[in-house]
Amino acid sequence: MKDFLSTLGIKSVNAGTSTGQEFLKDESAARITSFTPVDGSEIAEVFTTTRKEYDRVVEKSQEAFKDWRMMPAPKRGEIVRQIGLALRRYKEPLGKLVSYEMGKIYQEGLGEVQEMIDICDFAVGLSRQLYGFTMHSERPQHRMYEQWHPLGPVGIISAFNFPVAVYSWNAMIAAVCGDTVIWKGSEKTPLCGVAVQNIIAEVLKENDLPEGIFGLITGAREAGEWLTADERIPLISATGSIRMGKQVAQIVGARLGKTILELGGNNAIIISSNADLEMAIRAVVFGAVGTAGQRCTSTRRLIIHKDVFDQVRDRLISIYENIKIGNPLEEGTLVGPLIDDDAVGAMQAALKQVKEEGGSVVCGGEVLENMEGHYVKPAICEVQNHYEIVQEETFAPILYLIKYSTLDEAIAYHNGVKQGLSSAIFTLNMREAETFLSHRGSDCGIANINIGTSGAEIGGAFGGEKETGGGRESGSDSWKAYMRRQTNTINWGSELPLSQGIEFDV
Ligand code: UN1
Repeated sequence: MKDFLSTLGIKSVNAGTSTGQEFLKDESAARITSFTPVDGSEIAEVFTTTRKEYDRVVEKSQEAFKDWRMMPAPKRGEIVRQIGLALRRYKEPLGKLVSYEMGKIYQEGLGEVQEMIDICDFAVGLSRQLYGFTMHSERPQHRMYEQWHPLGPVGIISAFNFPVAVYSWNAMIAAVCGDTVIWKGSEKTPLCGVAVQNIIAEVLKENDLPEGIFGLITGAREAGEWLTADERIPLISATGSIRMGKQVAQIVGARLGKTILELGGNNAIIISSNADLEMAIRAVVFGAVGTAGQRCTSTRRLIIHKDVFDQVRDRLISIYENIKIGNPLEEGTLVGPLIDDDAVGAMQAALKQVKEEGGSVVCGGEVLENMEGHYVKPAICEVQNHYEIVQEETFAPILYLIKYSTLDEAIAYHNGVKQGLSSAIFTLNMREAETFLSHRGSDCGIANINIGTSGAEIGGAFGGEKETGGGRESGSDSWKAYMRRQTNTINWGSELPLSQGIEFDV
Protein backbone atom coordinates (compact mmCIF):
# COMPACT_ATOMS: atom_id res chain seq x y z
CA MET A 1 0.00 0.00 0.00
CA LYS A 2 1.39 3.40 -0.97
CA ASP A 3 2.25 5.77 1.91
CA PHE A 4 -0.38 8.35 1.11
CA LEU A 5 -3.06 5.65 1.07
CA SER A 6 -2.16 4.35 4.53
CA THR A 7 -1.91 7.91 5.89
CA LEU A 8 -5.50 8.39 4.79
CA GLY A 9 -6.60 5.15 6.42
CA ILE A 10 -7.23 3.33 3.13
CA LYS A 11 -6.97 -0.46 3.41
CA SER A 12 -7.09 -3.09 0.69
CA VAL A 13 -10.80 -3.58 1.42
CA ASN A 14 -12.76 -0.65 2.86
CA ALA A 15 -16.18 0.00 4.31
CA GLY A 16 -18.09 2.34 2.01
CA THR A 17 -20.84 3.25 4.43
CA SER A 18 -20.58 5.53 7.42
CA THR A 19 -22.84 7.34 9.85
CA GLY A 20 -20.03 9.73 10.74
CA GLN A 21 -17.53 8.05 13.00
CA GLU A 22 -18.84 4.54 12.69
CA PHE A 23 -18.18 2.61 9.46
CA LEU A 24 -20.58 -0.13 8.39
CA LYS A 25 -19.66 -3.06 6.22
CA ASP A 26 -21.93 -5.89 5.31
CA GLU A 27 -19.51 -8.58 4.14
CA SER A 28 -22.16 -10.02 1.83
CA ALA A 29 -22.52 -6.73 -0.06
CA ALA A 30 -21.07 -6.20 -3.53
CA ARG A 31 -17.67 -4.52 -3.72
CA ILE A 32 -16.42 -1.83 -6.06
CA THR A 33 -12.83 -2.09 -7.18
CA SER A 34 -11.10 1.22 -7.62
CA PHE A 35 -8.60 1.23 -10.49
CA THR A 36 -6.17 4.06 -11.03
CA PRO A 37 -6.40 5.60 -14.49
CA VAL A 38 -2.66 6.30 -14.16
CA ASP A 39 -1.74 2.75 -15.21
CA GLY A 40 -5.01 0.82 -14.95
CA SER A 41 -3.91 -1.12 -11.86
CA GLU A 42 -6.13 -1.93 -8.91
CA ILE A 43 -5.84 0.34 -5.86
CA ALA A 44 -8.31 -1.13 -3.36
CA GLU A 45 -11.87 -2.31 -2.91
CA VAL A 46 -14.86 -0.69 -1.24
CA PHE A 47 -18.04 -2.35 0.01
CA THR A 48 -21.20 -0.89 -1.47
CA THR A 49 -24.06 0.14 0.79
CA THR A 50 -26.93 -2.28 1.26
CA ARG A 51 -30.51 -1.02 1.50
CA LYS A 52 -30.52 -1.89 5.19
CA GLU A 53 -27.35 0.10 5.81
CA TYR A 54 -28.75 2.96 3.76
CA ASP A 55 -31.81 3.12 5.98
CA ARG A 56 -29.60 3.15 9.05
CA VAL A 57 -27.58 6.07 7.66
CA VAL A 58 -30.79 8.01 6.97
CA GLU A 59 -32.24 7.23 10.41
CA LYS A 60 -29.03 8.34 12.12
CA SER A 61 -29.02 11.47 9.97
CA GLN A 62 -32.61 12.30 10.97
CA GLU A 63 -31.82 11.69 14.64
CA ALA A 64 -28.65 13.79 14.58
CA PHE A 65 -30.50 16.61 12.84
CA LYS A 66 -32.65 17.12 15.94
CA ASP A 67 -29.58 18.10 18.00
CA TRP A 68 -27.41 19.59 15.30
CA ARG A 69 -30.08 22.13 14.30
CA MET A 70 -30.29 23.35 17.91
CA MET A 71 -26.55 23.88 18.23
CA PRO A 72 -25.85 27.60 17.64
CA ALA A 73 -24.63 28.16 14.08
CA PRO A 74 -21.24 29.63 15.17
CA LYS A 75 -20.67 26.44 17.21
CA ARG A 76 -21.37 24.38 14.10
CA GLY A 77 -18.95 26.72 12.35
CA GLU A 78 -16.33 25.77 14.94
CA ILE A 79 -16.63 22.10 13.89
CA VAL A 80 -16.25 23.11 10.24
CA ARG A 81 -13.22 25.23 11.21
CA GLN A 82 -11.62 22.12 12.70
CA ILE A 83 -12.45 20.13 9.54
CA GLY A 84 -10.64 22.86 7.59
CA LEU A 85 -7.61 22.49 9.87
CA ALA A 86 -7.63 18.69 9.46
CA LEU A 87 -7.79 19.13 5.68
CA ARG A 88 -4.76 21.40 5.85
CA ARG A 89 -2.88 18.61 7.64
CA TYR A 90 -3.94 16.03 5.06
CA LYS A 91 -3.65 18.30 2.02
CA GLU A 92 -0.74 16.46 0.43
CA PRO A 93 -1.87 12.84 0.84
CA LEU A 94 -5.45 13.71 -0.10
CA GLY A 95 -4.26 15.71 -3.10
CA LYS A 96 -2.21 12.67 -4.13
CA LEU A 97 -5.16 10.33 -3.76
CA VAL A 98 -7.35 12.63 -5.87
CA SER A 99 -4.64 12.61 -8.51
CA TYR A 100 -4.09 8.84 -8.31
CA GLU A 101 -7.74 7.77 -8.27
CA MET A 102 -9.15 10.39 -10.64
CA GLY A 103 -6.15 11.08 -12.88
CA LYS A 104 -5.86 14.87 -12.66
CA ILE A 105 -2.32 16.19 -12.19
CA TYR A 106 -1.04 16.51 -8.62
CA GLN A 107 -1.11 20.32 -8.75
CA GLU A 108 -4.83 20.13 -9.53
CA GLY A 109 -5.31 17.48 -6.83
CA LEU A 110 -3.80 19.92 -4.33
CA GLY A 111 -5.98 22.67 -5.79
CA GLU A 112 -9.03 20.56 -5.14
CA VAL A 113 -8.14 20.09 -1.48
CA GLN A 114 -7.44 23.83 -1.30
CA GLU A 115 -11.02 24.42 -2.52
CA MET A 116 -12.19 22.28 0.41
CA ILE A 117 -10.11 24.33 2.83
CA ASP A 118 -11.36 27.59 1.31
CA ILE A 119 -15.00 26.55 1.56
CA CYS A 120 -14.48 25.57 5.20
CA ASP A 121 -13.13 29.05 5.93
CA PHE A 122 -16.01 30.59 4.01
CA ALA A 123 -18.54 28.46 5.90
CA VAL A 124 -17.03 29.39 9.27
CA GLY A 125 -17.59 33.09 8.51
CA LEU A 126 -21.02 32.33 7.14
CA SER A 127 -21.99 30.62 10.38
CA ARG A 128 -22.26 34.11 11.90
CA GLN A 129 -23.99 35.61 8.88
CA LEU A 130 -27.10 33.57 8.09
CA TYR A 131 -28.98 36.83 7.75
CA GLY A 132 -32.65 37.42 7.09
CA PHE A 133 -34.33 40.73 6.26
CA THR A 134 -36.55 42.78 8.52
CA MET A 135 -39.49 44.56 6.91
CA HIS A 136 -41.71 47.44 7.92
CA SER A 137 -45.19 46.22 8.67
CA GLU A 138 -48.14 48.17 7.27
CA ARG A 139 -49.88 47.65 10.63
CA PRO A 140 -49.09 49.72 13.73
CA GLN A 141 -47.14 48.06 16.54
CA HIS A 142 -46.28 45.12 14.35
CA ARG A 143 -42.88 43.81 13.44
CA MET A 144 -42.03 41.64 10.45
CA TYR A 145 -38.88 39.74 9.80
CA GLU A 146 -37.68 36.58 8.18
CA GLN A 147 -35.47 33.86 9.49
CA TRP A 148 -33.81 30.85 7.97
CA HIS A 149 -34.21 27.38 9.41
CA PRO A 150 -32.30 24.22 8.48
CA LEU A 151 -33.99 21.70 6.18
CA GLY A 152 -32.96 18.28 7.49
CA PRO A 153 -30.76 15.58 5.95
CA VAL A 154 -29.36 16.79 2.61
CA GLY A 155 -28.40 14.27 -0.09
CA ILE A 156 -25.22 15.10 -2.01
CA ILE A 157 -24.51 13.26 -5.25
CA SER A 158 -21.11 14.16 -6.69
CA ALA A 159 -19.17 13.22 -9.81
CA PHE A 160 -15.77 11.60 -10.41
CA ASN A 161 -14.11 14.71 -11.86
CA PHE A 162 -14.14 16.68 -8.61
CA PRO A 163 -14.29 13.77 -6.19
CA VAL A 164 -13.78 15.82 -3.02
CA ALA A 165 -14.21 19.59 -3.62
CA VAL A 166 -17.79 19.58 -4.86
CA TYR A 167 -18.83 17.48 -1.86
CA SER A 168 -17.32 20.03 0.49
CA TRP A 169 -18.99 22.98 -1.24
CA ASN A 170 -22.28 21.37 -0.34
CA ALA A 171 -21.45 19.63 2.91
CA MET A 172 -19.70 22.48 4.71
CA ILE A 173 -22.36 25.03 3.80
CA ALA A 174 -25.17 22.61 4.68
CA ALA A 175 -23.46 21.81 7.99
CA VAL A 176 -23.23 25.42 9.20
CA CYS A 177 -26.83 25.87 8.09
CA GLY A 178 -27.78 23.12 10.56
CA ASP A 179 -28.48 20.34 8.07
CA THR A 180 -27.02 16.88 8.28
CA VAL A 181 -25.61 15.41 5.05
CA ILE A 182 -25.52 12.08 3.28
CA TRP A 183 -22.94 11.82 0.52
CA LYS A 184 -22.95 9.51 -2.44
CA GLY A 185 -19.78 10.06 -4.45
CA SER A 186 -18.98 8.56 -7.84
CA GLU A 187 -18.43 4.81 -8.03
CA LYS A 188 -15.35 5.68 -10.11
CA THR A 189 -13.66 7.41 -7.15
CA PRO A 190 -14.93 5.61 -4.01
CA LEU A 191 -11.63 5.87 -2.12
CA CYS A 192 -11.76 9.66 -2.14
CA GLY A 193 -15.06 9.34 -0.26
CA VAL A 194 -13.60 6.94 2.29
CA ALA A 195 -10.54 9.16 2.83
CA VAL A 196 -12.56 12.35 3.37
CA GLN A 197 -14.90 10.49 5.69
CA ASN A 198 -11.91 9.28 7.74
CA ILE A 199 -10.65 12.85 8.11
CA ILE A 200 -14.08 14.16 9.15
CA ALA A 201 -14.56 11.22 11.56
CA GLU A 202 -11.42 12.28 13.50
CA VAL A 203 -12.89 15.74 14.08
CA LEU A 204 -16.29 14.35 15.06
CA LYS A 205 -14.64 12.01 17.58
CA GLU A 206 -12.48 14.73 19.10
CA ASN A 207 -15.60 16.81 19.66
CA ASP A 208 -17.65 13.92 20.96
CA LEU A 209 -20.43 14.55 18.46
CA PRO A 210 -23.27 12.11 17.81
CA GLU A 211 -23.39 9.81 14.79
CA GLY A 212 -25.35 10.98 11.77
CA ILE A 213 -24.11 14.50 11.01
CA PHE A 214 -21.93 13.47 8.06
CA GLY A 215 -23.06 10.21 6.41
CA LEU A 216 -21.50 8.36 3.49
CA ILE A 217 -22.98 5.79 1.14
CA THR A 218 -21.27 4.01 -1.75
CA GLY A 219 -22.72 2.37 -4.79
CA ALA A 220 -23.70 2.70 -8.39
CA ARG A 221 -26.98 4.12 -9.66
CA GLU A 222 -29.18 2.28 -7.22
CA ALA A 223 -27.80 4.07 -4.15
CA GLY A 224 -28.39 7.43 -5.86
CA GLU A 225 -31.94 6.39 -6.69
CA TRP A 226 -32.64 5.53 -3.04
CA LEU A 227 -31.57 9.03 -2.07
CA THR A 228 -33.50 10.87 -4.76
CA ALA A 229 -36.73 8.94 -4.16
CA ASP A 230 -36.50 9.23 -0.38
CA GLU A 231 -39.07 11.57 1.16
CA ARG A 232 -36.94 11.83 4.27
CA ILE A 233 -34.38 13.83 2.26
CA PRO A 234 -35.78 17.33 1.63
CA LEU A 235 -32.94 18.49 -0.63
CA ILE A 236 -30.84 16.70 -3.22
CA SER A 237 -27.79 18.50 -4.56
CA ALA A 238 -26.58 16.62 -7.64
CA THR A 239 -23.58 17.21 -9.87
CA GLY A 240 -23.18 15.20 -13.06
CA SER A 241 -24.53 14.73 -16.57
CA ILE A 242 -27.62 16.43 -17.97
CA ARG A 243 -29.19 12.99 -18.46
CA MET A 244 -28.69 12.17 -14.77
CA GLY A 245 -29.92 15.62 -13.72
CA LYS A 246 -33.14 15.26 -15.69
CA GLN A 247 -33.88 12.00 -13.90
CA VAL A 248 -33.06 13.44 -10.49
CA ALA A 249 -35.23 16.51 -11.20
CA GLN A 250 -38.19 14.33 -12.17
CA ILE A 251 -37.96 11.97 -9.22
CA VAL A 252 -37.37 14.69 -6.63
CA GLY A 253 -39.91 16.99 -8.32
CA ALA A 254 -42.56 14.28 -8.21
CA ARG A 255 -42.31 14.32 -4.41
CA LEU A 256 -42.00 18.14 -4.37
CA GLY A 257 -38.55 17.96 -2.85
CA LYS A 258 -35.89 20.57 -3.56
CA THR A 259 -32.92 20.18 -5.89
CA ILE A 260 -29.68 21.97 -6.62
CA LEU A 261 -28.51 20.77 -10.03
CA GLU A 262 -25.05 21.40 -11.41
CA LEU A 263 -24.98 19.62 -14.76
CA GLY A 264 -23.08 19.74 -18.03
CA GLY A 265 -21.45 22.75 -19.60
CA ASN A 266 -20.44 23.59 -23.16
CA ASN A 267 -18.25 26.49 -22.27
CA ALA A 268 -16.86 28.91 -24.81
CA ILE A 269 -14.27 31.65 -24.90
CA ILE A 270 -14.62 34.46 -27.42
CA ILE A 271 -11.26 35.79 -28.60
CA SER A 272 -11.73 39.22 -30.06
CA SER A 273 -9.33 40.95 -32.45
CA ASN A 274 -8.75 43.31 -29.49
CA ALA A 275 -7.52 40.56 -27.16
CA ASP A 276 -4.19 40.21 -25.43
CA LEU A 277 -3.53 37.05 -27.41
CA GLU A 278 -0.75 35.60 -25.29
CA MET A 279 -2.90 35.85 -22.18
CA ALA A 280 -5.89 34.41 -24.03
CA ILE A 281 -3.92 31.44 -25.30
CA ARG A 282 -2.61 30.55 -21.85
CA ALA A 283 -6.14 30.63 -20.47
CA VAL A 284 -7.46 28.53 -23.35
CA VAL A 285 -4.82 25.83 -22.88
CA PHE A 286 -5.50 25.56 -19.14
CA GLY A 287 -9.25 25.52 -19.76
CA ALA A 288 -9.17 23.00 -22.60
CA VAL A 289 -6.50 20.48 -21.54
CA GLY A 290 -6.49 21.00 -17.75
CA THR A 291 -7.99 17.98 -15.93
CA ALA A 292 -7.77 16.39 -19.42
CA GLY A 293 -10.90 18.30 -20.41
CA GLN A 294 -12.94 16.66 -17.67
CA ARG A 295 -14.13 19.71 -15.75
CA CYS A 296 -17.69 20.82 -16.17
CA THR A 297 -16.08 24.23 -16.69
CA SER A 298 -13.58 22.99 -19.32
CA THR A 299 -13.25 25.19 -22.39
CA ARG A 300 -14.90 23.31 -25.25
CA ARG A 301 -15.47 26.00 -27.87
CA LEU A 302 -13.23 28.83 -28.99
CA ILE A 303 -15.00 31.55 -30.96
CA ILE A 304 -12.23 33.51 -32.67
CA HIS A 305 -12.35 36.74 -34.66
CA LYS A 306 -11.48 36.14 -38.33
CA ASP A 307 -8.54 38.56 -38.24
CA VAL A 308 -6.71 36.56 -35.56
CA PHE A 309 -8.12 33.08 -36.29
CA ASP A 310 -5.09 31.63 -38.13
CA GLN A 311 -2.64 33.13 -35.65
CA VAL A 312 -4.51 31.70 -32.63
CA ARG A 313 -4.96 28.28 -34.25
CA ASP A 314 -1.29 27.97 -35.24
CA ARG A 315 -0.06 29.08 -31.83
CA LEU A 316 -2.35 26.57 -30.11
CA ILE A 317 -1.20 23.75 -32.38
CA SER A 318 2.43 24.47 -31.55
CA ILE A 319 1.68 24.43 -27.81
CA TYR A 320 -0.42 21.25 -28.08
CA GLU A 321 2.39 19.48 -29.90
CA ASN A 322 4.76 20.02 -26.99
CA ILE A 323 2.42 19.53 -24.07
CA LYS A 324 3.61 16.95 -21.56
CA ILE A 325 1.17 14.05 -21.27
CA GLY A 326 1.83 11.34 -18.71
CA ASN A 327 1.74 10.22 -15.10
CA PRO A 328 -0.23 12.92 -13.28
CA LEU A 329 1.85 12.49 -10.13
CA GLU A 330 5.08 13.33 -11.95
CA GLU A 331 6.24 16.91 -11.87
CA GLY A 332 5.98 18.70 -15.18
CA THR A 333 3.05 16.66 -16.49
CA LEU A 334 0.25 18.91 -17.68
CA VAL A 335 -2.19 16.31 -19.01
CA GLY A 336 -3.00 13.12 -17.14
CA PRO A 337 -5.15 10.20 -18.29
CA LEU A 338 -8.88 10.12 -18.93
CA ILE A 339 -10.88 8.39 -16.24
CA ASP A 340 -11.55 5.12 -18.11
CA ASP A 341 -11.86 3.33 -21.45
CA ASP A 342 -15.40 4.57 -21.96
CA ALA A 343 -14.12 8.15 -21.86
CA VAL A 344 -11.45 7.29 -24.45
CA GLY A 345 -14.15 5.69 -26.61
CA ALA A 346 -16.45 8.72 -26.29
CA MET A 347 -13.59 11.01 -27.37
CA GLN A 348 -12.80 8.87 -30.41
CA ALA A 349 -16.48 8.72 -31.38
CA ALA A 350 -16.77 12.51 -31.09
CA LEU A 351 -13.74 13.08 -33.33
CA LYS A 352 -15.19 10.68 -35.91
CA GLN A 353 -18.46 12.58 -35.85
CA VAL A 354 -16.64 15.91 -36.31
CA LYS A 355 -15.31 14.58 -39.63
CA GLU A 356 -18.66 13.09 -40.65
CA GLU A 357 -20.35 16.44 -40.08
CA GLY A 358 -17.80 18.23 -42.28
CA GLY A 359 -15.27 19.46 -39.73
CA SER A 360 -11.60 18.63 -39.44
CA VAL A 361 -9.25 17.53 -36.68
CA VAL A 362 -6.30 19.90 -37.04
CA CYS A 363 -4.19 18.42 -34.27
CA GLY A 364 -4.04 15.59 -31.72
CA GLY A 365 -6.80 13.16 -30.83
CA GLU A 366 -4.68 10.00 -30.92
CA VAL A 367 -4.96 7.34 -28.24
CA LEU A 368 -1.53 6.73 -26.71
CA GLU A 369 -1.68 2.94 -27.01
CA ASN A 370 1.89 2.43 -25.84
CA MET A 371 1.09 3.79 -22.37
CA GLU A 372 -0.68 1.79 -19.65
CA GLY A 373 -3.78 3.73 -18.55
CA HIS A 374 -6.15 5.87 -20.57
CA TYR A 375 -3.98 8.49 -22.20
CA VAL A 376 -4.93 10.57 -25.23
CA LYS A 377 -3.50 13.53 -27.08
CA PRO A 378 -5.69 16.61 -26.64
CA ALA A 379 -7.38 17.52 -29.92
CA ILE A 380 -8.17 20.74 -31.77
CA CYS A 381 -10.91 20.73 -34.42
CA GLU A 382 -12.24 23.28 -36.90
CA VAL A 383 -16.03 23.10 -36.91
CA GLN A 384 -19.30 24.99 -37.27
CA ASN A 385 -21.18 25.79 -34.09
CA HIS A 386 -24.38 24.08 -35.24
CA TYR A 387 -22.79 20.61 -35.67
CA GLU A 388 -24.60 18.12 -33.46
CA ILE A 389 -21.35 17.00 -31.86
CA VAL A 390 -20.40 20.60 -31.03
CA GLN A 391 -23.75 21.04 -29.35
CA GLU A 392 -22.90 18.21 -26.96
CA GLU A 393 -20.56 18.07 -23.99
CA THR A 394 -17.89 15.41 -24.57
CA PHE A 395 -15.95 14.90 -21.35
CA ALA A 396 -12.51 14.85 -23.00
CA PRO A 397 -9.88 17.33 -24.21
CA ILE A 398 -11.41 18.39 -27.53
CA LEU A 399 -11.31 22.07 -28.41
CA TYR A 400 -13.62 23.28 -31.19
CA LEU A 401 -12.54 26.35 -33.17
CA ILE A 402 -15.25 28.56 -34.69
CA LYS A 403 -14.64 31.72 -36.74
CA TYR A 404 -16.67 34.95 -36.38
CA SER A 405 -16.83 38.40 -37.95
CA THR A 406 -19.02 40.56 -35.69
CA LEU A 407 -19.52 40.53 -31.93
CA ASP A 408 -23.25 39.90 -32.37
CA GLU A 409 -22.42 36.81 -34.41
CA ALA A 410 -19.93 35.65 -31.76
CA ILE A 411 -22.50 36.05 -28.97
CA ALA A 412 -25.11 34.20 -31.04
CA TYR A 413 -22.70 31.26 -31.46
CA HIS A 414 -21.73 31.52 -27.83
CA ASN A 415 -25.31 31.26 -26.58
CA GLY A 416 -26.36 28.88 -29.35
CA VAL A 417 -26.08 25.70 -27.25
CA LYS A 418 -28.37 24.12 -24.70
CA GLN A 419 -25.96 24.34 -21.78
CA GLY A 420 -25.15 27.52 -19.84
CA LEU A 421 -22.42 27.05 -17.25
CA SER A 422 -19.28 29.13 -17.80
CA SER A 423 -18.13 31.63 -20.40
CA ALA A 424 -15.48 34.19 -21.19
CA ILE A 425 -14.36 36.87 -23.59
CA PHE A 426 -10.81 38.03 -24.14
CA THR A 427 -10.80 41.65 -25.20
CA LEU A 428 -9.19 44.91 -24.14
CA ASN A 429 -12.12 46.81 -25.64
CA MET A 430 -14.43 48.03 -22.91
CA ARG A 431 -17.54 48.09 -25.09
CA GLU A 432 -17.04 44.47 -26.13
CA ALA A 433 -16.43 43.40 -22.54
CA GLU A 434 -19.48 45.20 -21.18
CA THR A 435 -21.68 43.92 -24.03
CA PHE A 436 -20.65 40.37 -23.13
CA LEU A 437 -21.73 40.97 -19.52
CA SER A 438 -24.94 42.79 -20.44
CA HIS A 439 -28.46 41.37 -20.78
CA ARG A 440 -27.74 40.65 -24.44
CA GLY A 441 -24.39 39.03 -23.69
CA SER A 442 -23.48 35.67 -22.20
CA ASP A 443 -26.44 33.59 -20.98
CA CYS A 444 -24.28 31.55 -18.59
CA GLY A 445 -24.13 31.37 -14.80
CA ILE A 446 -20.47 32.41 -14.92
CA ALA A 447 -19.18 35.06 -17.34
CA ASN A 448 -15.58 36.25 -17.25
CA ILE A 449 -13.48 38.95 -18.88
CA ASN A 450 -9.85 38.08 -19.66
CA ILE A 451 -10.07 34.93 -17.51
CA GLY A 452 -10.76 31.42 -18.80
CA THR A 453 -13.91 29.39 -18.20
CA SER A 454 -12.53 27.05 -15.53
CA GLY A 455 -10.96 27.63 -12.15
CA ALA A 456 -13.73 29.56 -10.43
CA GLU A 457 -13.11 30.73 -6.87
CA ILE A 458 -15.32 29.34 -4.10
CA GLY A 459 -16.50 32.81 -3.01
CA GLY A 460 -18.86 33.20 -5.97
CA ALA A 461 -22.08 31.27 -6.55
CA PHE A 462 -21.21 28.34 -8.81
CA GLY A 463 -23.66 26.91 -11.35
CA GLY A 464 -25.36 27.62 -14.62
CA GLU A 465 -28.49 28.16 -16.64
CA LYS A 466 -30.50 26.23 -19.23
CA GLU A 467 -29.66 22.51 -19.23
CA THR A 468 -26.88 23.12 -16.71
CA GLY A 469 -29.75 22.95 -14.25
CA GLY A 470 -30.05 26.39 -12.64
CA GLY A 471 -28.59 25.42 -9.24
CA ARG A 472 -26.01 27.45 -7.35
CA GLU A 473 -23.48 26.02 -4.93
CA SER A 474 -20.51 27.28 -2.95
CA GLY A 475 -20.18 31.01 -2.24
CA SER A 476 -22.27 34.18 -2.28
CA ASP A 477 -25.78 33.51 -0.91
CA SER A 478 -25.99 29.91 -2.21
CA TRP A 479 -26.51 28.89 1.43
CA LYS A 480 -30.14 29.93 1.14
CA ALA A 481 -30.91 26.80 -0.88
CA TYR A 482 -29.89 24.68 2.12
CA MET A 483 -32.43 26.35 4.42
CA ARG A 484 -36.11 27.12 4.56
CA ARG A 485 -37.30 30.70 4.84
CA GLN A 486 -39.87 31.67 7.42
CA THR A 487 -41.65 35.03 7.51
CA ASN A 488 -42.60 36.07 11.03
CA THR A 489 -45.06 38.83 11.89
CA ILE A 490 -45.33 39.86 15.53
CA ASN A 491 -48.13 42.02 16.93
CA TRP A 492 -46.93 43.78 20.07
CA GLY A 493 -49.93 46.13 20.32
CA SER A 494 -53.33 45.73 21.95
CA GLU A 495 -55.40 45.86 18.73
CA LEU A 496 -55.79 43.27 15.98
CA PRO A 497 -55.69 45.30 12.76
CA LEU A 498 -55.99 43.25 9.57
CA SER A 499 -53.70 43.74 6.62
CA GLN A 500 -54.99 45.48 3.50
CA GLY A 501 -57.24 47.52 5.86
CA ILE A 502 -59.95 44.88 5.89
CA GLU A 503 -62.73 45.45 8.45
CA PHE A 504 -63.98 42.22 10.01
CA ASP A 505 -65.77 42.93 13.27
CA VAL A 506 -67.02 39.97 15.24
C1 UN1 B 1 -16.71 20.81 -11.80
O1 UN1 B 1 -16.06 20.59 -12.82
O2 UN1 B 1 -17.71 20.09 -11.51
O3 UN1 B 1 -14.33 26.25 -11.60
C2 UN1 B 1 -16.34 21.86 -10.81
C3 UN1 B 1 -13.69 25.19 -11.62
C4 UN1 B 1 -13.55 24.43 -10.33
C5 UN1 B 1 -14.75 23.59 -10.09
C6 UN1 B 1 -15.22 22.74 -11.22
N1 UN1 B 1 -13.38 25.37 -9.26
O4 UN1 B 1 -13.20 24.74 -12.63
